Amino acid sequence: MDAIELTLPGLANIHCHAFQRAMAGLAERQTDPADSFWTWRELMYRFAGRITPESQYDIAAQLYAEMLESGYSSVCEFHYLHHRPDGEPYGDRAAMSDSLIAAARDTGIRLTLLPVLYMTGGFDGRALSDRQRRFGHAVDAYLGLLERLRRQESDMLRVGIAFHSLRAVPPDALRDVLAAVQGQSLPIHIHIAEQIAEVEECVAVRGARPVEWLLANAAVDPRWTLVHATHLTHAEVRGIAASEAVVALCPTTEANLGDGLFPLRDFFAVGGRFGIGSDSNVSVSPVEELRWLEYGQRLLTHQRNVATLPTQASVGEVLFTQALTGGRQASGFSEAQAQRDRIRLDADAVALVGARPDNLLDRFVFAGNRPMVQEVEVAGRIVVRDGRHIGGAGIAERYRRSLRALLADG
Ligand code: NGQ
Ligand code: ZN
Repeated sequence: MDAIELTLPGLANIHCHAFQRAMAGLAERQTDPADSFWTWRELMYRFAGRITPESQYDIAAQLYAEMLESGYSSVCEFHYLHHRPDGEPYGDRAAMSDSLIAAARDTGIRLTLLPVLYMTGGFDGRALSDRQRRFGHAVDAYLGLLERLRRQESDMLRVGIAFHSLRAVPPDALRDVLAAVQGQSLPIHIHIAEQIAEVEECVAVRGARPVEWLLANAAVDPRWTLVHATHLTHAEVRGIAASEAVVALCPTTEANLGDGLFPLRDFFAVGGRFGIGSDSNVSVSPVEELRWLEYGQRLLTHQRNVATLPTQASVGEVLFTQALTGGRQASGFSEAQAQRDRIRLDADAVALVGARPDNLLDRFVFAGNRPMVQEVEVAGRIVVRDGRHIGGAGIAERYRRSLRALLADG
């Protein structure tokens, strides 16, 4: 049998908080019988309070190398650790942003940097808590940071904007920032409707559900990425699809945090667009995200082969190709740029024996956990060879040193 083409396009990872990689596996002990997203968030804040520009660099470099090894060729970094732990800006206000830019540059992954606007501790407009202070900006200072970062844009670096969530951004600030970027083509991301408590608070304070409120109060268009959008009514599902925004689905983190299941079947039925994200980075694998996206739907519907289209019966192919196009849209790289990113699967992988073009992606997504990615090329540069990142050993050594030090003073 002739060998088949084993080259695939690189996937975009459209939602990531790099620093959280270093606490993967460290929040899995019960602290309260009612442990939840909100108790996890306290642990995460405590951890976030110890991250410096240097340790963030070491964590992000290790993470980005792992992303490349797993077949992601670009990452959207939803970045909100802006200031010193006590909330004082660093002498260089972009110190934390620049550490992410350096980690992406040194590993060779494309980066969409999304500096996050974070202003309030809840829908009621309460002030940031002590642990949230390092996330905060006034609108002017935020726009200053944005301008400074946009000057660094290149073939490998896109800069967009992000609103942390409706909880963290008052309506007038949302409006002012959107007015400042009106008519510009840049990615706009926001966390939305991830937890029931957030939906309920939004209804209580703003008289509408989060997605309903956003669609009514902002001109949501293809520049937008709605992160999670887990809890939706059918009208909201239709509204998102009609806006042509992308939904960032992060199945492993959404499972880890007990968020809920996205109504994928309804969303597909109305032509909705999605991409995948590794979010808290408890897993760094597009295969695992895609597989769990489908498995969640099977568990929910008691059916099989849910993520299909009238023209495509292969679930692996539908998931991969949809995540590819949605991912490109959300990350803001051009088609021409994205086409220079390729992954090559291992011709000797036993899980691919006898693969055909019409089942290659099903086998890639659904046939186990042995890594099949052998080579990765980003913008013409080979960054993964024989399944390993070219700078992997040195990057891992720095990460080990940095993580040991972080854990020692925790
Ligand atoms: C974050 N992560 O910003 O890192 C959030 C938790 C929040 C996820 N939602 C904090 N997965 O939403 O307030
Ligand atoms: Zn997030």
